[in-house]
Amino acid sequence: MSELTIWTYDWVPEGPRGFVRDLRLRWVCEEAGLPYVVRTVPFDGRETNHLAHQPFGQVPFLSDGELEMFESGAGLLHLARKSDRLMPRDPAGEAATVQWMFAALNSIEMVTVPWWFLKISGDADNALTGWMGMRLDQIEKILGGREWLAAGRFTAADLLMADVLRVSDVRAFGDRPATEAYITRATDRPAFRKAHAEQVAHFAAADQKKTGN
Ligand SMILES: N[C@@H](CCC(=O)N[C@@H](CS)C(=O)NCC(=O)O)C(=O)O
Repeated sequence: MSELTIWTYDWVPEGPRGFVRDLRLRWVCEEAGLPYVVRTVPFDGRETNHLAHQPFGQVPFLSDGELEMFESGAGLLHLARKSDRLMPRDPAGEAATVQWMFAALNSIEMVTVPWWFLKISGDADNALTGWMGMRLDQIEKILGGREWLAAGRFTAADLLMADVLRVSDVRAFGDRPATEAYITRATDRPAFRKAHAEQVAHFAAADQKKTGN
């Protein structure tokens, strides 16, 4: 089997630790039992120093033998397809899973990320608040009626949707019990806990290297 390498930064500030999107790829590998290694590119100078691998200077990107790809959603789809644990093999189950993966990125994260950027820029009552509330209410209604999004079981769609929804400010935006229970269900999974702990440890070790302790 070709070696899977998940690429992330060598260090990030404390705020994003536990939320850097390499976690999506670590999590899918843990769920599917795919062996992988994690390698790094420098955080400093990220705007220009690895554009050949990720044209926006971001992480994560993925190598799978000779194949290289960026965008966490694309990497997640690639890895999920290696096993039926995250990607159902039947056409209807696969279609529903892929549909909800795109919904997580294109209908939920495309609202939550700009809302969050405005919020941390100091615009507490920002212009995207109404849109954000509407999207989260819509997903709350869906999650009130089912345990998982597709195929009646945990799939790559839930991994991505839960990762989008668990961002602290998004999670704290209003009271949505079905969404909260869904995030808890997903993040209580041993594969998430391991992936999360290892990302946090990775950046903590980088602090120690920086300070020489
Ligand atoms: N759409 C991209 C977004 C990647 C992204 O925003 N990565 C963050 C870390 S989670 C990053 O590299 N931020 C640094 C920057 O944008 O300069 C994906 O899903 O891979």
